[in-house]
Amino acid sequence: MKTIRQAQDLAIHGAAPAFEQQLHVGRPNIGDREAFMQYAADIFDRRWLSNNGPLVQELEDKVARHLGVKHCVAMCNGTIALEIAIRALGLEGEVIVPSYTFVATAHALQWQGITPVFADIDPATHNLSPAAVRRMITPRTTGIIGVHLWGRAAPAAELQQIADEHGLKLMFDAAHAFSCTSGGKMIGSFGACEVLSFHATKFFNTFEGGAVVTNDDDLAATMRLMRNFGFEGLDQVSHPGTNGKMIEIAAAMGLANLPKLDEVIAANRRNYETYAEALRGIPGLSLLRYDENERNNYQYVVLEVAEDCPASRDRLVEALRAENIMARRYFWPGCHRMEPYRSLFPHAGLVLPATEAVANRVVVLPTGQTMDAEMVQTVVQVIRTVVQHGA
Ligand code: T4K
Repeated sequence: MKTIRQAQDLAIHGAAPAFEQQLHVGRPNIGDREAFMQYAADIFDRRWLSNNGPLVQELEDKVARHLGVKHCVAMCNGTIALEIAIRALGLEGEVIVPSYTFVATAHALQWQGITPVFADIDPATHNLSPAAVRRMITPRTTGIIGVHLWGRAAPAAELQQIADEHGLKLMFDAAHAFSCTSGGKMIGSFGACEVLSFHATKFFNTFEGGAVVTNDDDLAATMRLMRNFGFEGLDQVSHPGTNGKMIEIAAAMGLANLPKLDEVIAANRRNYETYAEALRGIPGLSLLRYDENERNNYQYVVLEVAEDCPASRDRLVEALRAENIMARRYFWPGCHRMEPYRSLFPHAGLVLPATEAVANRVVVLPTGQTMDAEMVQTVVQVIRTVVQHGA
């Protein structure tokens, strides 16, 4: 692999650097290549490529066991998994969600004619504020979707209490939180169900993929029907459904990645600690912290740029990009400022002050298996230089 310096040399000499010479947030973690190739050969030999194949079943079984949950229903991606879970739970009318999340959380509702109602976050945790959720409940509210942003748990117990008090369904978007714990318990068993994303950019990937995990037998059975057009037998359709199936080659990638989870965590954690150490003392900057008492996947290195930092967040991002470091402003500007929500709720920002403040100050930095300490130091050197020069 080319180093960042080679990429910079290219930039200096005017040639646009190739994608693989840039440092990206979201470069996929790739587990055991040889195991993957063997799985692929087996798939060809079996000529069973999709439709609840043996590798999908094996992956479901292993994910459920890893998370200590009864059922894992694998899907083609996290967004379809969200849509199916929302539908299987019977949500309708209004559902309360954070605006500070990837837009798929809101779209999965809107796509089905359900109104996402945005509640504000706690600026310290970036997760839903239970008090804000209470303020957004109306007679049309049927549910709450908490998001475990950056893999750090949403306040599940408080949200469950609110849901119980008001007769609402509670589910979680756990797209970032695979293999993370909350109070020592694996995320996956909170609420009625939790939705995982196995997208290429995630801590654990199946190229594209996702799953819903739940301890509810009936809910799992309904979702299994829904992801396969509602087919119950060869010719019998007993339920409305869609095509949400995971394919065998995706499951193969998952099975090749699963045994390597701890290696990926170790690489992410090393990078995180190198960033934390190197960034120390640069004025106006702080790294979002992970609770050392929990298991974290450290997939996101979240830098917060304070208002009094000599360089603005956007100036930092611009400068990093000029050096081929593709930092991201996740999740700017907040779902409520994206269409169709911006037009539907033009004044939503008034009740989302923490969302707006956090969305305006976060930069996510590259990490993962493709980054090493030297690369992290280079990223921080760029940041330090920009902050020293201000603007
Ligand atoms: N809920 C939450 C909270 C989520 O964060 C997501 C997805 C979902 C639900 C929905 O789950 P899925 O339906 O996606 O399974 C990316 C991912 O596409 C998306 O999965 C993820 N969240 C989101 C946080 O990040 P973009 O629009 O930023 O993708 P893009 O194409 O800009 O790629 C991100 C970076 O990754 C780039 O710097 C390039 C790099 N990259 C990407 C791919 C695909 C690679 O280096 N190699 C690759 O193969 O959304």
